[in-house]
Formats: sequence, structure tokens, C-alpha cells
Amino acid sequence: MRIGITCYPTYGGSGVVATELGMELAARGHDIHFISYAPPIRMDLASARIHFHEVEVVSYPLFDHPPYTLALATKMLEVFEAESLDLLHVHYAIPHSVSALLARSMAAPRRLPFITTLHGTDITLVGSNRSYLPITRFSIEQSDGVTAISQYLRQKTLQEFDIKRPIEVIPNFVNCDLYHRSTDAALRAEWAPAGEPILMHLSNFRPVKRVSDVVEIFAKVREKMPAKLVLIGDGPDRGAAEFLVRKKRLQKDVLFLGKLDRIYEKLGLADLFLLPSQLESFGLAALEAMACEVPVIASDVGGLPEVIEHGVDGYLIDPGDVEDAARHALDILSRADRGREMGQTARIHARKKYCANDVIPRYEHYYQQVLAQSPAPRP
Ligand code: GMT
Repeated sequence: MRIGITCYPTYGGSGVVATELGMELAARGHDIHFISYAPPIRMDLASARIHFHEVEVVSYPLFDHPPYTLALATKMLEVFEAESLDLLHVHYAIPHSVSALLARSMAAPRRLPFITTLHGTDITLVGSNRSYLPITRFSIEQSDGVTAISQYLRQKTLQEFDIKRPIEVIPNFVNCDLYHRSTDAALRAEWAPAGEPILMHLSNFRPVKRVSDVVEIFAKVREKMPAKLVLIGDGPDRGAAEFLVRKKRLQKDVLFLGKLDRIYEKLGLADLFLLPSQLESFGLAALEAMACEVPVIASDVGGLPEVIEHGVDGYLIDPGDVEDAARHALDILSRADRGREMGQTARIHARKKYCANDVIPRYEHYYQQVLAQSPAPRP
């Protein structure tokens, strides 16, 4: 198939899922055309089947806000015509599914079906805001296919938007061959020279991630035992987290690595992963850690209970309950095996339900289903 994929190219789960999906599909013989204002993070142009089409947003003194949605719709149509796309797959409803809807209308009577994948904040935070709700609902209803990344998000969308159409759940996935335990002893020694356990967090440091809680949890662990904290990513709350680290005099034990590629090389060195978010529709970073045999302590919210089994491959806490999180962290890290057995169970569970090899064919199947249902093009 020839598939146009649109996502936010910035540091965030939806962009990561869209990009990894495109690359997995290309490896399976599909032609993938990413359409966005910048190359998505993690995109690897090495494959001849992967192409990138930049959306140019022309500014004009009259525009306080250049109309990206329109420029994107125009580029979608242009790529459809030049590359004979079979379908568009947009990730994150706002504004991508509105652009796709416009592109489909402009392409008529030729057939350009589009699928919208909902990722979370497009429903729970932004989409439910009254400035966007009616148009988000409309573009979801008008999509030829809609998928959500967890049962939680499907339910939430049906309820919040009072939507009657079917929504297919296709969960986030992880490449189980790439994400595994690391044996990089040199890097481990660099981070934890005395063999201290390593706690890790990876996110875009937005308020919803509660990064300050990560530092608070670590501080409580550090009161009881030597340990190191590695923070990967960047975003609006990094400054506050750095301030808290200095306030608690933990600079020697906390590393801020910033935005990184090849996350799998780092995750596989952790002993424990922390994701104490306020809300998480799935929690892709938690899944990636689990595939690397790292037990996770995360909030008991959104789609996280679908990913983590409390007491089996990690622990679930109430958002903000740093005491409880620290108690579980100390429990795991003070075990003789430092949580290795729990980590191995985490990988088994990740492999069983969320391996790319199993999830990607579900997208392919869904594409076929949507193509079969959408009206055939008129000559
Ligand atoms: O969490 C973010 O701020 C990024 C956001 C996104 O859309 O880029 O992530 C959402 O999509 C991810 C991939 O499907 C999910 O794993 C995250 O749980 C979800 N974030 C939230 O629901 C807060």
C-alpha cells in the first residue's frame, strides 16, 4: 500500500508511535509518505520506502497564526496526486483529522480515505476544550476509520464526545528485538560507578508527567539507600525539576540527559522506571521500559492499568502519592535480585501483548477493512 502518515514531529508519544509504525510498515513492503512541518523524531530515511514531505506554512503580516491546517490539507492532496496514495493515516486528531477531511473532499470523486488514531490529550485535554470539541467530534465522525491506543481512551472518547461510530482499539507497540536488556557495562559504570541501582524517567516533561514527583520519589529512596536517577527528555517542567534537584542537594545523583535518540540503548540499563503521571492514555515509555526488563512504578490512571499489572510486573500508585511510590521503589530495589525477576515478567507481558510483530498486522488488516468499506473511486 501507499500510505500518507501525518503526526506531530516533536518529542511526544503520538509522534513516536506514528514514526515507528511508518518504519515498521516500510520494512513490510509498504511505501510510506510522512507529511508534516518537520521530519518526525526517530524517522530514519535510510529505507527507500520512506519519504518525507514538508508542509510549508506561508506567513503574512495579516496572520497572527498562520493557517497550518490548510497548508497541511493542501500538501496531503498534493502528495495523494503525486504518489497515488491509497489512504491517509493521521495521528492526533487536532488538527490533523480536519486537514485530512479537507483533503478527502478536495480529492473527490477520487478516493482518499483517512484513518484517525487518537492518542490521549487530543481527547482528554485539548479535544474536550469547548474551543475544539465540536470540530474534533465532527472530524472523528467523518473519518473512514478511527483507532484508539487503549480501551480506556476508546471508552473516554465515546463518552466525552457522545460518539456512536465504532472505534477500533489497536494498542501502542514496541519492537521487541530492539528493546531488550542492555549489557553496556561501561555506560552503567559511568552513571553508577559504585554499582548503585538506577532509577529512570523518560518523557516530554509536560505538567501532566509530574516530573517533580519523580524527583520527590527519588529523594525518598535516596534517604534510605545509595541510588542514581537518570532523566531523559526535555520540556516545560525541566527547569522546575532541576531546581528541585538543587534544593534537595541531589545534583551528584541525578543526571539530566535531555532529548535522545536510540532510547533502547539507555532504558535497558535501568533497574526501575518511574511514570507518576497525572494521566496517561497508554504510557508508551512504560511499555518500552518493560520490554527492556525494567519494572515500572506508574499512576493508576487512564490506560496504565491495561499495561502494568500491580504487584506482578510493577506497581500502580495514586497520582501524587510519592510516599507510596517510594515504598514500592525501596521494596523492589532492596530485594536480593533488585527487581530482576519482576523485570523479566514485565518483558514477558510486553512481548505477549504489545510486540510490533503482532500489532503492525492489526493496522494492515484495519487499512484493508477501511479500503474495502470506502466507496470506490469514480473514473
Ligand atoms: O504524553 C504526552 O504529552 C504526549 C502524547 C502525545 O500525543 O504525543 O502522548 C499520548 O500518546 C502516547 C502514544 O500513544 C501515549 O502513550 C500517552 O499515554 C499519551 N499521553 C497522555 O495521554 C497524557
